[in-house]
Amino acid sequence: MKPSVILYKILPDDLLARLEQHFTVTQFNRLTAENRPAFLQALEHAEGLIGSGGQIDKAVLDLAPKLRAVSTISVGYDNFDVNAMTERGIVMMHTPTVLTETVADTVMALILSTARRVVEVANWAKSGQWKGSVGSDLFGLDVHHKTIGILGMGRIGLALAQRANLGFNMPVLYNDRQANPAVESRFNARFCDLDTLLSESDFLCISLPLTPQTHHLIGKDQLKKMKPNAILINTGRGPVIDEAALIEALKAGTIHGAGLDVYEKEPLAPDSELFRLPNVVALPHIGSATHETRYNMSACAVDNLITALTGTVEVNCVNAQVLAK
Ligand code: 8YV
Repeated sequence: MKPSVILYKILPDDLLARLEQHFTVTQFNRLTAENRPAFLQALEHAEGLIGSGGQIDKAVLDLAPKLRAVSTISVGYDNFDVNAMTERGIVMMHTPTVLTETVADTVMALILSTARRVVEVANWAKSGQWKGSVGSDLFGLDVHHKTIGILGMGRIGLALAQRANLGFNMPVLYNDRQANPAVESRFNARFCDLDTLLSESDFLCISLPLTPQTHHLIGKDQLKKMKPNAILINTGRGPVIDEAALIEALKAGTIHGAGLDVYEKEPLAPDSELFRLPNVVALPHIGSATHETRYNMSACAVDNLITALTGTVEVNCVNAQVLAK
């Protein structure tokens, strides 16, 4: 009898076949209010979960007495109650290494598109207003040689420092829980406190996970410390920024603009002011959304689950060190 697992994301056919070689798979395209009753019922027999999104909390775990492993198709896992899983001996795995370069590319895309007003000017040209040379009212800001501030020097922050410093001659400031000498020697980077990062960055890029410590880390007081021509970029998790304070700062000219891929509540409401402000580029959480990377993330998550439920070595496990005791 193959172990039962619940899949709540669409997988490429070959990866679904790999999963079905090992498990009896109950498949949902994604978790919705409509399929929640069927999902909760399927939990009764599930030994594994694989997918992304949704809130996998104590209430869900209490309905899954046989659950042994959860494999998220994401690097972030703030929507999972990892402590509750650890208490229950449930292995929690993510996909930390396969999306780094793609997300760092997305940060550079947001820096360039926000500074140079790419979306706004392209739509202006497309609307038939281009009658001659573009006037200064549509000029943007230079990116090269400007100071990039990286809040969170993890894998993605490091890949971003490489792109910015080696590719665009940008001096790098960064803040994290501790300094990383390797970054400083390789990419002309300087560790600094948050206030310095806020006051000296031309582009402040947030690459932090969402934790109780990072929730609303950037609010009204922090935004006031930024330069009026500074641009805030967020590809980590939306709630790291107090979104209401950000909207007020963008409207008041406290900062120049924002390039966003994540929001306090997703999907971002169509009537959100963030979609209407001309100095904002708002992307729909596509940081890792390339064909290659999403395939690699899904393959990594499938292998994680197979290893955890049928093998003896947990890979990319968030809490193996705790479970190993
Ligand atoms: C997407 C992400 O949410 O990996 C993460 O933590 O936020 C993004 O990559 C995820 O890839 C959706 O499957």
